[in-house]
Amino acid sequence: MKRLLILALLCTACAENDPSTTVDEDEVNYTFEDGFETSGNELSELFPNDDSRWTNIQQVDPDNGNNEINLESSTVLAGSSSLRIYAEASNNILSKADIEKGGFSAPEGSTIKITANFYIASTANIENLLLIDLECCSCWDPEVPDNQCPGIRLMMKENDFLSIERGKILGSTIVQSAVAFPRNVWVNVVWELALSSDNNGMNKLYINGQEVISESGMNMPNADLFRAEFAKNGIDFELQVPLYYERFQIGATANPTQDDIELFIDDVKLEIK
Ligand SMILES: [Ca+2]
Repeated sequence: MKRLLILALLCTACAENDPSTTVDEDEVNYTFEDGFETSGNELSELFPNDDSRWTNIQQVDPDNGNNEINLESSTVLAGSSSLRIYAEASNNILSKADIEKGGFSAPEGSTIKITANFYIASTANIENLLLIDLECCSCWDPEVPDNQCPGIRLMMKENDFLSIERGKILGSTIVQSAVAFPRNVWVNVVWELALSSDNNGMNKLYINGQEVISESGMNMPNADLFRAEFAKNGIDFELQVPLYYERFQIGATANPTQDDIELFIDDVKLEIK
């Protein structure tokens, strides 16, 4: 579906461009930014039909719970509104509340940089809270049921050390202990990745401008690792090519904690080069 969409977008671009201009598929230069400003203070304005802003809402309420996603005007970094996320504690249902931007293509070899500002309005233990997921769904073998949309995530580890979690691509978590995530204040996060399915990848994380992670290593699914992992259960898994990340989610992409969490997000930017 997503690949069809991308193909459709490419074809639209072809039709509208000067016919003499050829599209270089290796050239990646994409920027998306959103400060959650609207004209009518309606959340739906963030999700226009042309997908020029956000493309989806993901909200999974815990049993008897009621998560919330809305525009906020009192806790704002810039402009007159931010995005408010309220994700209740998980019970037998994993609680989620986030928004998604899809429809881009960040292939292996490109650099993707996600900048976002978070305000976590809580002093509760938020270990294992997930703030950003970067994913490919088109890379999943269509003949193996339940597409897991593999990718990497920003996850809070113990003592508020934001970390790069790679479990969905069969990798270890890249942890740091340089900066504990401040609470009840705006925090600038920059996550920069030179994308690779092997050890040539580069993983960087900055908190309020301070580099807290700079470590080489894979940050995309690796065909050999997936093949070997599924082979343990007798499943023939073929990672699909071309390999590219195509969507990211931001918010409480999962709140596995025992506490309700309220957070705010403002001025999000995605750059692919
Ligand atoms: Ca704003």
